[in-house]
Amino acid sequence: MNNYEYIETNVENSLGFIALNRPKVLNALNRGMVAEILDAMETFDRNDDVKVIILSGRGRCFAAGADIDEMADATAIDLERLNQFTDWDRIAWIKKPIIGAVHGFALGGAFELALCCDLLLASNDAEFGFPEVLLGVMPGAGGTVRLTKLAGKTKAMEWLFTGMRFSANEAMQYGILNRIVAKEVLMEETIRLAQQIALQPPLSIRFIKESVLKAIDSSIYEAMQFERKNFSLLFSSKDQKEGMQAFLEKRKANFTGR
Ligand code: DAK
Repeated sequence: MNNYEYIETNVENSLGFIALNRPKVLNALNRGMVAEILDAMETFDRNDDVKVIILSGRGRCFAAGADIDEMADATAIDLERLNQFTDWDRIAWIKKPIIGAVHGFALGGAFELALCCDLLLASNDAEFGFPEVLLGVMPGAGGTVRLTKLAGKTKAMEWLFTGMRFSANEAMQYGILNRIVAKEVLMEETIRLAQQIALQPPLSIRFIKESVLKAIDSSIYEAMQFERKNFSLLFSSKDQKEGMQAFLEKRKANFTGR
């Protein structure tokens, strides 16, 4: 499966792979690439054979941000008219877990894309940053929001004000990463984690993702109500009956996602 111009996709062992693929310009995210990423994610989300989505970059890095060539002459009206912000919002509606695997640079829009992932692994050469300020702009696809929620106000301000790049170690220290691994094993480790998730009952995974995202965005009370409803809802799934029956019968559960 690969009818895309700017990304490569494939499905293997229940995992849906999306690789950013404009290596000559360090995978700079042009509008076409963003549209393709969204299309691929939504296609994987509808495909029962895919349990987890993995996002990575070909060549030297994950990506060096939005395509500056394409943006340089844009006006405010162009940005609103093209409605790209809504495109980015669609990532938040993906129900399946998305794991990002970052090597080399994840800058600007690419860092925003990485922050949209549910889990994030990086190789020890990874460098993160929001250099938008150096270009006379600022993040516009959730960067100030998602970074602040994860790393806290103080560090977010420092990184956003200076545009400085920072290492995987620093990203790890501020809760941005799940793991740092050697570059040669980045995909292997990402796949290992994804496969562990892919073995679990898909409806549980889906409702856990929804509940965690809800918790980020609402009061404890509201989030707990949401969690409770999801918990109850799982009791109408075949996988709940199967999971508990399998435990009682001392056998391995066979989950079907129903
Ligand atoms: N855009 C276009 N081309 C890029 C690019 C980019 N972001 N980054 C690198 N390239 C190109 C370079 O121009 C160069 O092309 P040639 O000269 O070979 O033709 C090639 O990739 C290799 O790059 P370098 O020669 O510069 O490689 P170096 O190792 O020397 O430097 C670097 C690597 C990553 C430090 C450097 O390339 C760099 O600083 N790149 C720009 C990083 C940057 O400022 N990124 C943030 C862009 S602002 C939006 C949503 C999101 C955004 C905007 C709107 N909406 C929803 C509307 C996001 C904005 C941004 O990301």
